Amino acid sequence: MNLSSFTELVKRAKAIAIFCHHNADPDALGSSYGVRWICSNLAPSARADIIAVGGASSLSLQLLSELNIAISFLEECSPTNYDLFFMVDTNSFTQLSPYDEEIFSSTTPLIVIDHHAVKEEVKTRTSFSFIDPNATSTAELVFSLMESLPLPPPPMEVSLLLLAGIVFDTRRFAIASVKTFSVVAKLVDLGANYNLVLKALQTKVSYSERVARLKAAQRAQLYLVNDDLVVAVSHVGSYEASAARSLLEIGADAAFVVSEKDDAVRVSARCNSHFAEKTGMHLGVDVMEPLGKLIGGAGGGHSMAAGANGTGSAEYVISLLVELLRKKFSEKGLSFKPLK
Ligand SMILES: [Mn+2]
Repeated sequence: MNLSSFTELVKRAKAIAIFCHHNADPDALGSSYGVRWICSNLAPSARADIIAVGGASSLSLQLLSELNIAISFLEECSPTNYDLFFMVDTNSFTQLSPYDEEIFSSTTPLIVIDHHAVKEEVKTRTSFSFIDPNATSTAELVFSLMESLPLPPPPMEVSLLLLAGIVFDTRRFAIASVKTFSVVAKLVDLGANYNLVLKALQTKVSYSERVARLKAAQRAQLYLVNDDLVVAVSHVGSYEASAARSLLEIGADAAFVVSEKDDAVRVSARCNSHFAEKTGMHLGVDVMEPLGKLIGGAGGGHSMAAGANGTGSAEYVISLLVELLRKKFSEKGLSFKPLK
C-alpha cells in the first residue's frame, strides 16, 4: 500500500470531517474514532470531527457508556467548513444524506475506508481509498492502516473501540479470517479487554419486550407441516417481530405473530432456511402479500422475513392466516395439521 498520498492529504488538512453512515453501528463509530486518532497524530493542529450523520445507533451509545468512553461526535455539520472528507464504513453517498449531493459534487479531497463493495460513484470521487471487501470489518482495516504508518501504539480507548467494531461486525467471530484473529490478538495485547467489550455489546432486552416474547410462546398454536416442520402462530400486544424471532430460537421452523392495537393489526413472519428450502414457501410473496390484502392493508417482504398490516382483531387475522397457510401448503402438496 502506497501511503504517501494518504499522509500528504491528512498533513495538508486544517479541518477534517470523518463521516460515517446513518445510525452508526459500533464498527462505523469505532473505526471513525481510530481514524480521528490517526489524524491527530499526522496533523496535530488540524481539527477533526466525527460526523455520525443523524446520530449513532442505540447499541453504539450503550457501548460508549458501558466502556466509559466519551467520544464527541456531531450529528450534523456544514461540509463547506472542512477541507478534507473521510467516509468510513460507508459505501454510498445516500448513506450520508442530506449531505450526499454536497459531498459528491464538492472538490474537497475524499478518503474512503471501507470493507463493503463500494459504489462506483464513490470510487470515482475518491482521492485515496483503502477498500477491502474481504476484510470482516472496517475496524480491521483501520488497525492495518495504523500499523502501516509511523505511529505510536494507539491508546486504550482506541484499541477497545476497534475491538468492539470487529466483535460486532463479525457477529462475535461467526465470520472471521486469519487476519481478523491476528488483528484481535494485537488489540488484546495492547490492553483491550475482550470480556469488557463482549459485555458492553450485550443487547439488553426491555422488560416489555421480554414479556411479549414469553407470552407469544405461551399462546402459540403449533402446526406440523410435512410431519417434521413446526409452524407457530401466536399473538402479542407489541414486539411481534421480536416475538417471531424468539419462537424460531426456541424451536419453531416458521413463526407468525400477530399484534393488535386499537383495531390495527400487524403480522410478522419469520422462518429458518431449512423451512424455506423444504417447503419452497416465500413468506413475503406467498403469505404476507395475500394476507395483507385479506385484512384490508398491505403485506410483503423477503422469503424468510416478511410482514403485513391491516385491520381486524388478532383472533380474526389468525383464522385467516391459518386458512391461507392450509391452502398454500396443500397447493405445494404438503400436509398441514395441528400439532398434538
Ligand atoms: Mn462495518
